[in-house]
Amino acid sequence: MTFGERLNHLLANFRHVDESFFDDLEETLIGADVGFEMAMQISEQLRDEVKLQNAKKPKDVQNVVVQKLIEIYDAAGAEENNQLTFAKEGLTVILFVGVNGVGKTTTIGKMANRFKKQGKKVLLAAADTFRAGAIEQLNVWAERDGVDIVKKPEKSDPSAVVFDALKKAKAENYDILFVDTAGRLQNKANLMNELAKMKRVISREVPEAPHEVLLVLDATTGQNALTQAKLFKETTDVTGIVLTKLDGTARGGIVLAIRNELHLPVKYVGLGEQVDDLRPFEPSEFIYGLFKGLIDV
Ligand SMILES: Nc1nc2c(ncn2[C@@H]2O[C@H](COP(=O)(O)OP(=O)(O)O)[C@@H](O)[C@H]2O)c(=O)[nH]1
Ligand SMILES: [Mg+2]
Repeated sequence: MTFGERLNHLLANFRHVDESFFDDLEETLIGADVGFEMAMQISEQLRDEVKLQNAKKPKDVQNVVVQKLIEIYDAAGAEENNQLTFAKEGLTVILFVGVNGVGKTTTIGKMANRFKKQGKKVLLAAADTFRAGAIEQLNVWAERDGVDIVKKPEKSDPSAVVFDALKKAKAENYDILFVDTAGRLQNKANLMNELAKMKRVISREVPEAPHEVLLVLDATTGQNALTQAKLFKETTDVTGIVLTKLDGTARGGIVLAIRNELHLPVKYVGLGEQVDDLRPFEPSEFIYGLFKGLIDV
């Protein structure tokens, strides 16, 4: 069931607005991945609001629930900038981070295609040097997109790949450099050191860069994605989220949890494995999509 369907089901079947209604609501919200904190916050505020508006009929309660969800979501994102940041002039550097398998390489492949179509000169850096397969995978995307790539043999220092890519990008006037990284989490200190080193190399070559550090999260992993995000937020200055595999989950509530608990803007969403399955994230469109069938907009 989708988030909207779950909510719809609950709202269509309750008899009284009592404690058990709020229990069910909390369970529904948690089950839809909005996160424990947000579920409690929503439930608290709803109790007050239902009293205040003297809402008793299912339709009234439903309206209050949806109103409140939208209000909380909007308020939590008031400061968010969900656009990608580009260099005012010259090279833009975008670093991709996230654990293995979330979709970093695929997202870079899709995004490179997108910006190339817009007339940008795009370069990829294969700085996930941990496995030969990872380098080859990015190479396949580069060929498919018709963009250039900088790579070195497996097990090379990722920062050395980044350094070479920056040199090339500056010398040959590229517009955008996308940096693919490995996301090994076995050792938090290692990961932190590796990312910090890459960032130092980048900032030395291009003072305002990286312009974005995009954390890629897999929507199908639910609360795990939030845990990963908290860890990466502690280790590096993440500037935004790419939420992948939204095509594979009905629990879109994760978007609410990300905003409410992490205060990081979702900038792009992945909706499949193909090159065109990447979209800029439209917060209001998404939230209304969640409540489709529940509200008339
Ligand atoms: N369904 C779906 N699959 C995706 C999406 N993004 C990535 N994938 C798949 O997830 C798997 C891991 O992706 P990959 O880019 O290699 O992850 P990485 O380890 O973070 O670089 C691949 O099989 C991708 O095709 C998405 O938005 N939707
Ligand atoms: Mg990869």
